[in-house]
Amino acid sequence: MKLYYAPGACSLSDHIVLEWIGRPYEAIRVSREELKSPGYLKLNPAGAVPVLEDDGWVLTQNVAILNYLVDRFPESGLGGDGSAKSRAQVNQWLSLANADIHPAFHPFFGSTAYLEDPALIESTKQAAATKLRGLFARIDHQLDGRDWLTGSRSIADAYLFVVTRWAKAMNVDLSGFDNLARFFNAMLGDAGVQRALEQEGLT
Ligand SMILES: N[C@@H](CCC(=O)N[C@@H](CS)C(=O)NCC(=O)O)C(=O)O
Repeated sequence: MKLYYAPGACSLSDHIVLEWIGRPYEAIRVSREELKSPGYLKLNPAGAVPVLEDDGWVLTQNVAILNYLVDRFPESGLGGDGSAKSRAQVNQWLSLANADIHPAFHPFFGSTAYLEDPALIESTKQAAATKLRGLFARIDHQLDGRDWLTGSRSIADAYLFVVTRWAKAMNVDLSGFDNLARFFNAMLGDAGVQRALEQEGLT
């Protein structure tokens, strides 16, 4: 299996999950320029990471990749307890991270640069920070009394770690979210997380 990644990008969630699974894989770093190269665009026309290649079979879209890894390696237990309800709960929190929290960062990543007015662009970042604080409040509430988003460690936790890392880097106000802080510190101490961070040159 090959994972195409960019350091610290959302592909870090797949990288962590591959480490948790513990089976052989190759991590291939893709630069900003390579993302838009004809060769890479053949793999993923969106010019984005992550991409997973398994025996020449190519899969894009993070949620699909993470769920594929769960099904390919069910013994990893990263998709809940095997029941439909438990899997749905994992995907509920994974979706919050991928489809709500992740896009809320877009102004920080330049999506509002077309406005060309620094003050206006800054105000879109402030609005994004406010929205993000509300989303992370929901996460903090869910983590009250829990080590993981659902009953056990799952693909959703790997994604949550990545977006929490971004929030810290962008100085989003996470003050008072003690459950989130506890989760983040536990993840930082996790051997698989450490190996993924190290391979991406992020330690
Ligand atoms: N919907 C896609 C989004 C992937 C995505 O946003 N990837 C970012 C990194 S976190 C990327 O590669 N951006 C580069 C670009 O779009 O130019 C997914 O969930 O896989």
